[in-house]
Amino acid sequence: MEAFQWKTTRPLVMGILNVTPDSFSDGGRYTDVASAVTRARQMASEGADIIDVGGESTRPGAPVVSVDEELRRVLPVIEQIADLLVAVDTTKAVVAGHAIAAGARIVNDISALQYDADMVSVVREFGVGVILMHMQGTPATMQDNPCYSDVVQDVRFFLAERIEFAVASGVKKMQIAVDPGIGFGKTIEHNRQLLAKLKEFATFGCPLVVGASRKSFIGQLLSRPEYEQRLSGSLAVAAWAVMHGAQIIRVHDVAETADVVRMIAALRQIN
Ligand code: 7PJ
Repeated sequence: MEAFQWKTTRPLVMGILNVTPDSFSDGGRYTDVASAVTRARQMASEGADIIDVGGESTRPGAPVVSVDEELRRVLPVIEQIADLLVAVDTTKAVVAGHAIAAGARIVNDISALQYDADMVSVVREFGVGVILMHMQGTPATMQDNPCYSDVVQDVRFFLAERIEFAVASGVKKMQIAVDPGIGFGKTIEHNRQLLAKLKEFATFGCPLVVGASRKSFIGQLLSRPEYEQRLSGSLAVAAWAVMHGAQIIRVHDVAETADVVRMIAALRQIN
C-alpha cells in the first residue's frame, strides 16, 4: 500500500474525539461507543477533515491507562468510523498498530515517537501519517516549572531532531506533520511566544499542526478562566494560526472553526 501523504492544499480541521472518562476538557461525555460514533459523524458533517480519537488522557496528573483499557476505549469507535480519515491519539505502539488495523491512517503521538521505542516501526511498516508533537517533561509533571532558554528555538530544535530521527528510521518525510504542543510543558508566555512566532515552525517542509482549542492559556490571556467561555478566543487562535502557516487545526468546536478556516482560505484564494 502507498504510504500516507498529507494533503494540505487547503487548511484542515481536525476534530477532537475524547473517549476517556477523565480527559482534559470534555471528559466523560463521549465514553459510550454509540455517542462517540455519533459525535464523530456530527464533526465530519460540520467540516472536520480528520477525526482524532484519543483514549489516553494527557491532563496533568491523569492516571496512566493500560494498553487493554486504551484499546477497549478506542477500537470499537475507530472500527465504526473507518470510512472517515481517523487519527489515533496515542503514545503506545501496540495501540497504534491495532488502531491502524481498525482503520486509523494517522498516529498523533504527543511524545513524538519517544515514549515507545516500537512506535517508529509501526509508522514505517504501515506507512501511516504521523504527528510529531513537542512536550517538555511528561503529562504528570509538565506544568510544574516549564523552563526554556528560548522556547521558539528550543521547540524548533526538538522538532528538527525528531523529523531527522523518523526519516533516518525509514519514515518518509511526506508522512510527517509537526506540532509545537501548545500547553504541554509551557507557561502562558511560552504559549504566546510559540503562537506569535508560529511562522518559524512552517519551515520544516512538513505540515504544521496547532492544537490550542479551549486550552487554559486562552482563558488566562482573556482574564476569563471558565472553560465554557473560551470559544471566541480559540477561534481567534485558529484564524491566527492559519494566517501564520498552520495547515491543520485541532479543535473541539468543529463547525465554528471550519467557518473560520474556510473564510480565510477563500480570502487568500488558496482554496
Ligand atoms: C494536543 C494533542 C495538541 C496534538 C492534546 C487538549 C489536550 N495532540 N492532544 N496537539 N493536545 N497533536 O486537547 O486540550 O495540541 S490533549
